[in-house]
Amino acid sequence: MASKSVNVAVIGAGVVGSSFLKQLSSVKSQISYNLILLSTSKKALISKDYKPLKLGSCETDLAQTTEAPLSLEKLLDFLKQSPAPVIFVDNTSNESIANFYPQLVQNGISIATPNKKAFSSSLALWNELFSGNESSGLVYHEATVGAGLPIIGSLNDMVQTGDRIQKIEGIFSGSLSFILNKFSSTSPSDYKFSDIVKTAKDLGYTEPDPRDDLNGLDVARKVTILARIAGFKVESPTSFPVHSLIPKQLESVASGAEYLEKLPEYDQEMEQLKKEAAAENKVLRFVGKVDFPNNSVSVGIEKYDFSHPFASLTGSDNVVSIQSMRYPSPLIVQGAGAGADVTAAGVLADVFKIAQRL
Ligand code: NHO
Repeated sequence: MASKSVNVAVIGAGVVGSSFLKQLSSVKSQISYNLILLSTSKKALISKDYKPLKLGSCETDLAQTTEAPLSLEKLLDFLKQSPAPVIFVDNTSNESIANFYPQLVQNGISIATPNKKAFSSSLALWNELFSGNESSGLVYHEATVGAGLPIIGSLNDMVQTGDRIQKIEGIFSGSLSFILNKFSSTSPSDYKFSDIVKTAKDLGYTEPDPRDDLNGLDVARKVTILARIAGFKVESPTSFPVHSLIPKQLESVASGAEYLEKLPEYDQEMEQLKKEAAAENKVLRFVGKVDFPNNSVSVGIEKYDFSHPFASLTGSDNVVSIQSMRYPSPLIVQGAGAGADVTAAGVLADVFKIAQRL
């Protein structure tokens, strides 16, 4: 018999949302997790009497329903009247929903999400979200950096127990990890940069338009989040240097397909960088850095010695190195940092943590 019940409202049933629902449906726990709402941008399943929806068939039921999604205001009213505490799970990348988090939290609704928008936009929104009082909802977002890897939780624990962060450095993009690991490795390789970008796209590692990965903005958002947790007041992900890997001339071409078609014309520049690094026994990696002693935050391509932990990274793994007062020899977290199942698992683990505190 479950000792406690929490109501769960899920927005977004795409790649991550669908995996999240599958994982939630097989949870065995002392706490009972009742799905009371499942919504996409087009339709919604809403349990108006707050009785649990059928988790096993919710995606099929959603496909068959004709009910329209609630506006954010109506959604808030519905959640506020829930007889049990509510966890709102945002599995979208929608900015309007992210901007609405403060209203949810101020009304006691907790949030678990892989959506980076609320945490990496303006510093004002961040402050609004994390300066609540005791009756505010809880906000957990482990999967916004490194999918399910324990990065945000570990960093929060370090900071809250009084450690002082010196430097955070990491490879935070699965797609850019794959591309650079293959292009520039400790053993000589003849792969062309443009061919590897195409392979990464074909394997589904990149966004539909690979420029959305190669412009570095996704990494800049992740670095903004980590920097803020560590106490660095980053105004926005565009307020520090971000080195895009897209040649200037291809930034404005109309489509991802045209970018891929023309990319071979620019292989020489990356080839030259790779050669220079190899001559120093180094590899190229696309990293995000927060450096407290130098008061700087940056994202871009860097060279690392063959013996450095970042040099031996394989596949699309993420890695982060956190150096602090208590960890002068850095704490390193490494592993799969992209993909639906690990991301959804990160969100579900946050749901469990919230439920235990409610
Ligand atoms: P989808 O598949 O596009 O699904 C989005 C869902 O949200 C759809 O059901 C859509 O109807 C719904 N939706 C959108 N706007 C809505 C609205 N206004 N109201 C209601 N519903 C709305 O997106 P994903 O892939 O499932 O992603 C969901 C969230 O997880 C995003 O915030 C994304 O950034 C985050 N995320 C996804 C992944 C992934 O594996 N797909 C990762 C991390 C975070 O680790 C993953 C990764 O690959 C990271 C990165 N690409 C890398 O490192 O290379």
